[in-house]
Amino acid sequence: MPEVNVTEHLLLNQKKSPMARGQFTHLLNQLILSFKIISREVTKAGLVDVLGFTGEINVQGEEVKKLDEYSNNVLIHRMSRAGVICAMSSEENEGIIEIPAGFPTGDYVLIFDPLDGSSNIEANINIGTIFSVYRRKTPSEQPATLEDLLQQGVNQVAAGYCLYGSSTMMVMTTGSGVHGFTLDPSVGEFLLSHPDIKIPERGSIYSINEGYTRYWDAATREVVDYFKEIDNERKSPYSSRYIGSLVADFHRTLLYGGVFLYPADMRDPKKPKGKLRLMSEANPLSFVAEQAWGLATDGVHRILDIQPTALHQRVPLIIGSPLEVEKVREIYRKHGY
Ligand code: P6P
Repeated sequence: MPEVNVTEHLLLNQKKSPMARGQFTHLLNQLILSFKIISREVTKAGLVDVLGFTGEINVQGEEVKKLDEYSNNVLIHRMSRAGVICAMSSEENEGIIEIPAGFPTGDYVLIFDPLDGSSNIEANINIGTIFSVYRRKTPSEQPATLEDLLQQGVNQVAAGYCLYGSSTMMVMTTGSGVHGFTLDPSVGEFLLSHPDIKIPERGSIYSINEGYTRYWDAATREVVDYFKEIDNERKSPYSSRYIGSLVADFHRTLLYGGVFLYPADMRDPKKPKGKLRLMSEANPLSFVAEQAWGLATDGVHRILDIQPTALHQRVPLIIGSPLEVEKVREIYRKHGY
């Protein structure tokens, strides 16, 4: 198959859509450059610790930044200069990230988790950047406001993630299906490797942190019991897989099928909605899941329909193959959700 990079794929497959216009393509190319820079550092991380490898961070005598802080800085620095964004939000920053005065702005809003799962880096477990793109809602000549950021996930114009692992792979959607691009370091390009990804209708894996069983309500406990049953609809127990890195657990679910759950739990009365964030994690991954013919819910509502009220609000997330997600919703309904 002739090599196709992201920009060519976008132009080839969405030539009719406004996505192929200059602004978005430029935004995407700046995002891709950020992923390449982050990938370079993430790949080196083990060496910095183990071999005392003096990468450019050490040589200049600068303190070796934590990788998620480094990744956050790369994205903010690069995307602020892209000239196509009016505001950003990062999981690492409390409030709205404005574009510095004097920098050109544009009509897009970018929300991201710069390096999800970064606590796993020492164990060489896959981690990733998750991103979500909206069009601004307020008039272009005014400064961007929270209204531009707090949009329902259904308004996303693009979303996806970059997975840093044995290879660096970007999976994304612009509303015309889901496509995977693998970084070929020898040419420094993300090349189309997984065209038109579709999640299996039914899988054989459920993914949840069972260490928290005592914090779950009866509905979630019944859901997990169902996946362990012999006489469930598969007539066989599901396999349990949990990496503890959202992008890795989601990517496996997308390719192999099944369901990932991070439910609400009673562990922390301050966080009754669980741990994952709506804007920087659940919404982008739900857009990808639905574009791959999967489903994503908080147990009751479609994730993409939830009207956000705060930048970092958390949400229970049940995401994956339609038959498994529907089964979870059926059990939650039975419990009166
Ligand atoms: P727990 C990583 O810290 C993360 O934010 C996600 O990547 C992952 O899915 C989740 O937390 C794991 O959380 O509570 O199971 O350790």
